[in-house]
Amino acid sequence: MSSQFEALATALSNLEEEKVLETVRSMLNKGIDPKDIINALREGMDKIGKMFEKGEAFIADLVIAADIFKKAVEIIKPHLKVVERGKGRVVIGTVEGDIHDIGKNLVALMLEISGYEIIDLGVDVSADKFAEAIEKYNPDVIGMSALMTTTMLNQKKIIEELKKRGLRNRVKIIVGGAPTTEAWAREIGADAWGSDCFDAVKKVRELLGR
Ligand code: B1M
Repeated sequence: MSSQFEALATALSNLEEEKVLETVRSMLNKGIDPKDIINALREGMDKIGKMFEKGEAFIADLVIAADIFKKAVEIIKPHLKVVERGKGRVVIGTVEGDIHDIGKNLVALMLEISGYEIIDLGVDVSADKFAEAIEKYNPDVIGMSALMTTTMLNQKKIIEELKKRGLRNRVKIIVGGAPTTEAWAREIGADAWGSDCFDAVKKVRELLGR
């Protein structure tokens, strides 16, 4: 990562809200690609996550970092170009037991600006809610985010439940989130895995052929 992106990541992990937001504005004014800015912000979240693991940061710090991240994304949003509309419908949510939504929101945002209609079920979404959403919205794709090693297991549970209800083959399924991998996605019978919000768009495009 170049030094300006590293400085942004550090400002976020140091919870320097004004510095983060000012840096984001100034980078956008300089014409820096919003995708690179988003990646740097994610690095910042990873940094504070590691500090939390070592006992150097607390939950309250994670909450503040998440709040700064969300404000930064609001500044970036108008700079993201909407490509076209009507490419398909995606129902997305963070799985049951998990309330992390920053990554899921970014995936939803990138899909939206890439032309997909998004139905966001929010966080802590159960198999029941995903099943109801398939019946109600008839989506092309279901997206499941999980940020914890414990809750990624619910991605598997939800797919199994959709199979039981005869709904699995009505949709394509993409999973993602920090602890997940391509191998995990294959193991649980998902159709695709997204390493980040940009990869998620690429995979959905490949799944739908549009
Ligand atoms: Co929590 N948390 N947290 N947390 N938190 C992690 C995940 C953790 C790794 C921190 C750590 O210990 N190092 C750890 C999980 C450990 C594990 O796996 N077992 C953890 C923990 C333990 C917890 C609590 C249990 C803490 C506690 O209460 N004791 C608790 C859990 C509550 C719950 O969910 N039931 C908790 C709470 C919170 C906050 C509420 C304080 C806050 C979340 C705020 C929010 O989301 N609104 C928070 C935060 C901020 C984090 C870290 C620091 C940052 C997560 C984040 O937003 N990253 C995180 C550490 C880390 O991840 N390094 C951590 C930035 C985001 C852009 O990246 O979410 O990875 P990410 O999303 C990426 C990709 O993963 C991918 O694309 C995204 C964008 O490029 N992606 C997809 C994500 N979803 C996808 C879906 C797709 C495709 C790609 O297709 C559908």
